Amino acid sequence: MSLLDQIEQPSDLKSLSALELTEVAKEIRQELIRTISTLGGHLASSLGAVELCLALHYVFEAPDDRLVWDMGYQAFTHKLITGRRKQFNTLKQFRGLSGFNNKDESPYDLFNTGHGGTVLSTALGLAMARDQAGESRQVVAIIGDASLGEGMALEALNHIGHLKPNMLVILNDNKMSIAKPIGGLSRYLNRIITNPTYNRLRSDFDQLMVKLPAGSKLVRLGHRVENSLKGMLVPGQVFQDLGFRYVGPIQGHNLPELIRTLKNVKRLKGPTLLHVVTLKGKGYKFAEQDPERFHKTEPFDIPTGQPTADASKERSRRSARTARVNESFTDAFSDELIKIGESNERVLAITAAMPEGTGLAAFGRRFPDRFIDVGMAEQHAVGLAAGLATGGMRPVVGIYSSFMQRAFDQIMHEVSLQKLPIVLALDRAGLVGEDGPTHHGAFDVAYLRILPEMTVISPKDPDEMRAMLRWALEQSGPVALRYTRGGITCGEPLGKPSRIVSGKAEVLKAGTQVALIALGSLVYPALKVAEDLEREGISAMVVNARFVKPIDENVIKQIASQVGRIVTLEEAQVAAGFGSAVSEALDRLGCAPVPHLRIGLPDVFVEHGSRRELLDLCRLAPDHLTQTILQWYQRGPANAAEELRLLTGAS
Ligand SMILES: Cc1ncc(C[n+]2csc(CCOP(=O)(O)OP(=O)(O)O)c2C)c(N)n1
Repeated sequence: MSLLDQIEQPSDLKSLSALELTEVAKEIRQELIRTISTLGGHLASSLGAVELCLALHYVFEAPDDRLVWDMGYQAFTHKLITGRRKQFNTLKQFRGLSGFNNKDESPYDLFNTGHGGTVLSTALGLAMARDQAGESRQVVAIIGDASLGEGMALEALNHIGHLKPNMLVILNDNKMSIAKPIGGLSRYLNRIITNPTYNRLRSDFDQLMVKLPAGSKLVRLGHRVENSLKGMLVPGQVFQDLGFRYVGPIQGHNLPELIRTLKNVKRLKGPTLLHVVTLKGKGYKFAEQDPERFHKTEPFDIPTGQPTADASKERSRRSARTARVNESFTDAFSDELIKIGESNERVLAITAAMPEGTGLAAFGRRFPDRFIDVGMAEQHAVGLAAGLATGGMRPVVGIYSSFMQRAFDQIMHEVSLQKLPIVLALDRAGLVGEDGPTHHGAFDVAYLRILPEMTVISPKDPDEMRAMLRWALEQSGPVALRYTRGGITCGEPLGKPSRIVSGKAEVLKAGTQVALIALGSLVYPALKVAEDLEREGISAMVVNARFVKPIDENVIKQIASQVGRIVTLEEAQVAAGFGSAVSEALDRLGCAPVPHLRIGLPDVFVEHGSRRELLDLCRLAPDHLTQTILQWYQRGPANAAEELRLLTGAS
């Protein structure tokens, strides 16, 4: 029986010696590598935080003490020692463990997490509630160096420094975001870590201190010297000035040092920031060498670090996509933007710490002067684009749909209100898959289409994505382009799209009894459904909506009068989505009541699982769609409850 086998909950750690804890750390690393090598997923960040998680649980008394993790995918050790080890091999699988913190999973998880930079605010709230209740529990927030640059985290730092509650902020500094970190803050942290004078003095000092008998007068004197030394060399001065007590930097893989320091800072009053230096990917050679690749990896072969045969097959399938067999939307976006950039020097790309994921890294390699990674700072990315556009540039801001939510006000205030020609490229719109509810791009249609001046479009396939991107960059106002992860999900690409015309949908198939108006990723499924309906004797028209806004009123009017039944299909929240836009248009146009079934994502936070499993779950795969539409068609107009039942498949 391994030591890890004996740990059901954090209290089981408390009786272990330092040597045994080090053994547990080793076993955890093996388990992390073994599991992620078969499932794929986030790895490098958790490998770097093994000792930190263990030391925190060793010193603090969770869940009474509040340990709050930012995002949570770096805290798999926390999952393993808080009673979830048996299910660890279900990580991020459908109906398995979440890839993040999840309060439905464990009383040790206080929030459902996934978006970066949130933890300082939520932890401050916990500290304030504790003080209101007169409780004595400890509050500890753990945040990464890149996430500390998020607007929300900086706002919280400011407020914590003002209120000065008793709380501990652990800055887990692995000198990496997903890619290389960006910005003055990151440079500053790096300077603290690498300051040779401070570090030499510090190391001499530490050696001296460990030789002194514990509790002696000399040790107390030593601590005073240490404090004045700090004052002289000012590591962490910025945090001190903000109102924190800064402690560190300390080595994050030395368990005894971590434990000793945590025990010490636990006693301090007021807000303390403990700067812990870790190595992303620690303990697995290939992840240490290439932490970006192992931030989130496909399944891999442990001895070589190479993708497994299946993952390699998936990769070549993906490069076949690039050869246009079934290209992904992201690849088409990336490739076309470079082509546009060749002939238009004003085009410039902005990413918020996701250069590879958004496909913009390739643009950056081709045009380094016209590529900006702002770090984890979505609000700033959009505000920056507004300045650039006003100065005559043509910015394209590539941000995942769910992270773009952070910048809603900037889209309203800095972009729409100013009528600026900015292209917002919302990747991963719709169901993202294994990352689950925090990452699904479910809400963008709703939050974008309500904004005056905003154009919202969605391509049915990668070829149309290319055409739409070109079109978007020719407009004089803001355009939001939303597209799903991967490529088309069924059928064969239709080839070169017809010309994009503002506010015009594309009729793909004529039909007389029902019109399927589909948005983006659901256009190909709608074509498949139409074939199925024809077999059932129902003549179905298929329309590729293209525009959520401005919506094609002519087509809607024509359908209302000539076809008389409408089904809208979208991979977005039905509430306030594209279907609602069609309903509003029907009202506005004064059309006689038309039976209208709105199909899309239901009014719930959709769980995690593969994209395919979730499309099935939400009844958005072609077979389900056909079933739903047939039922509705045969039974006549649905009321709201009936609509929800059809949508969710509830009986
Ligand atoms: C608001 C938001 N923007 C972007 C992301 C995507 N993302 C996930 S992890 C990550 C880098 C985090 O780096 P850091 O905070 O230093 O933590 P580490 O993984 O290095 O431990 C990014 C950009 C996110 N989860 N949330």
